[in-house]
Amino acid sequence: MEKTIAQIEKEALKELEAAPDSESIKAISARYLGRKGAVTRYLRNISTLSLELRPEAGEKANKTKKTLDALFKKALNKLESAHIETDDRIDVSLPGRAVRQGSLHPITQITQQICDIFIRLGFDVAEGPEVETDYYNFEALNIPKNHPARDMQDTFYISNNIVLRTHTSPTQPRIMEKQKPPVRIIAPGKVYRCDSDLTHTPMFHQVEGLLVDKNVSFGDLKGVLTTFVHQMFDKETGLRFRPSFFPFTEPSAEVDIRCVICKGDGCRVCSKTGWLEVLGAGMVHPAVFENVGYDTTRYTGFAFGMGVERIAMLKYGIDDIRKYFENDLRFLRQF
Ligand code: 2U9
Repeated sequence: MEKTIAQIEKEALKELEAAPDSESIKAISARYLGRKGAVTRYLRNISTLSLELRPEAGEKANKTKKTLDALFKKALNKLESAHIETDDRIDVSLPGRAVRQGSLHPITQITQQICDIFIRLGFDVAEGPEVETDYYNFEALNIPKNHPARDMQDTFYISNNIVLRTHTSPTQPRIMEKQKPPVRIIAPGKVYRCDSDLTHTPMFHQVEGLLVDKNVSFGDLKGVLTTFVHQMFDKETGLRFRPSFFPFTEPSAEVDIRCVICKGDGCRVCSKTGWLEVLGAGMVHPAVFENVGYDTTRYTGFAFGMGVERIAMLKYGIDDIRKYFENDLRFLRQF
């Protein structure tokens, strides 16, 4: 045999030391330990040695084989883990991916803006259940048994005398039963009606208000709602009160504001009238006070109600109410 096993091992180690990458280490391993590799050939040729030399030569060659095998594997492992750290598919110099900041739903934002205006005027926020009894949703509010609002077509019935509230009004008699005048409350929240088209969804949001005290007049109602409209829209916005009817108020009014789009000239949004209906209001009906045990000779009060989606549509110029509830982030991220 032309080279000693020690020489072969020395040469292999020298080559390994100079190997620049894993490919060359694999090639060196093949050249020494492969089927036709130098160490393999050496081992095969041991049979040509004299009998007394064979055991020592075999032992040394096997030791070299083990040593080289371990060293090649170790070198490959080292390169492999270094490769993961400097993997060119991961550019560690790129800026991190920031988590997008969420925001309040536009309806929540507008509800809060409405409530803030009334809170500044001295109103407290009151909340009540969305699943209501027939008594608080209709009876206490002077809505008679045969009233069309009670129809199965308009109201979601849970059972014979349990409904999904059709307005936030039941919150008010619940408070009045527990609290003597003066009362100044607003009731924001979700309400439910069997209705669905461009301007109606089966669930929508309302803010209602109630003020009860001695000597409360329709003039006070006009003053409070005018202040509200001026703060919510623009301090130049014109208002008009038209006679209307609600079972729980007498007299009752629909409140219009000058069209926020055309300023009164007439456009598609205001159906060429120059006015937009945004609120309902009136003086609390004496029958409602009697139901909660208030003395109608001492106290008067006013109440009003508005749909939050309607206010939000006018403020943001949105023409389809269903957009609020589709949960399309391209829509929601604009607010
Ligand atoms: C009590 C007494 C009276 C609340 C009122 C309206 C008029 C009204 C509508 C506006 C648009 C509902 O969302 S909407 O469809 N509301 O027109 N609401 S007066 O009157 C009350 C409430 C509670 C005890």
